[in-house]
Amino acid sequence: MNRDEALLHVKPHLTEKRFEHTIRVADTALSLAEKYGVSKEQAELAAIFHDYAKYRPVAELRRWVESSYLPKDLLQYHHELWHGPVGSMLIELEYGIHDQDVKSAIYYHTTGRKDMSPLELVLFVADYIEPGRQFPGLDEVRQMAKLDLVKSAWMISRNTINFLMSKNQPIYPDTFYAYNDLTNKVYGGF
Ligand code: DGI
Ligand code: FE
Ligand code: FE
Repeated sequence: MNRDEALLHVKPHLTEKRFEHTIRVADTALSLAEKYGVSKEQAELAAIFHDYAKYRPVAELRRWVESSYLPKDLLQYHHELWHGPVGSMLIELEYGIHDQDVKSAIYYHTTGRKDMSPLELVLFVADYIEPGRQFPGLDEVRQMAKLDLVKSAWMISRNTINFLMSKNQPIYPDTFYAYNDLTNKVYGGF
């Protein structure tokens, strides 16, 4: 599926703002893919569909989790965490996208996980640093993304956990697994 076709498929499922975010994530993912030797086709496709399920009603997302292979522990966490896993499943069902690398980049784009693939890292970082976002600490991550993909993912994982803890939010295990694994990769084990 080419870029324009993919964008036509996702557009009706997103708000105007989210569609613009999606285009910026796709462009950011493309340039990270180019820089770090990841397939540009896979990076672009994963980016275009990464928030595909974001505006499904919560009750529908819940039904998809309940009735599929997705892990049921998701249901004990905020529904914001469901759109990645459900989206990765729906693009296969609805568009026949069977590429497991693309599916898993979408699956883990919100939380990360242990041992992320280069493609997963590209989407995880692109979603966070796309030029439409602005908050304290983001420019530091943008600079790092030009130098070291793993270290920039580590910063994102750390910032996300710090942010969630400051809001007294529960943290999904994969979010911690990503942080621990990236910390070991950046700073070495003990
Ligand atoms: O869909 P986007 O807004 O582009 O970005 P996203 O999918 O990365 O993140 C959606 C939200 O999920 C973001 O506000 C941070 C939050 N989040 C990430 N990890 C966790 C989390 N929320 C909880 N409760 N627990 C997590 O582990
Ligand atoms: Fe998302
Ligand atoms: Fe996003």
